[in-house]
Amino acid sequence: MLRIFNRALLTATALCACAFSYAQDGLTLSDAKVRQFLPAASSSVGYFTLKNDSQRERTLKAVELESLGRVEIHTHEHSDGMMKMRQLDSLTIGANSRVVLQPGGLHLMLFLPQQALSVDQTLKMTLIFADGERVHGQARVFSLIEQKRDNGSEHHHN
Ligand SMILES: [Cu+2]
Repeated sequence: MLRIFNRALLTATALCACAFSYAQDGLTLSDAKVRQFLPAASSSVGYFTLKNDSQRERTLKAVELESLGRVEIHTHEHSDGMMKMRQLDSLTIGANSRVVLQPGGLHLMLFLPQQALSVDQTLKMTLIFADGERVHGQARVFSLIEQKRDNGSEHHHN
């Protein structure tokens, strides 16, 4: 039943290729993107925004991405005056709140690409929650040049 619903939702979303946004059971996945691997690099990064419009806290346990052998959830933290990355076992999204994975903060770390990724290619993405719930979406492949341009015009809001 839920599977049929998911498929219908994906089909409906696919009709509007411009909107990379997927809503399901109060959870909305948007802006999912994966950076192209640099030549000879063994890892790359991915980002997305996840909004939780439900009344319950959700715990993201894992992320799966098509064509990528391993995906880890990472955070950046200050340690002895240096920024360090640390892998997280899970990521909690409070009721009526959202998490944003973005450069310099929370991010996905991607390993073991099973094929070369080309810019604007879309990869199936699955978010797996602690209660077994799954949210499906698609991530767009972007280039490092695009990321630099985005960072250059980045504004910080507190
Ligand atoms: Cu990392």
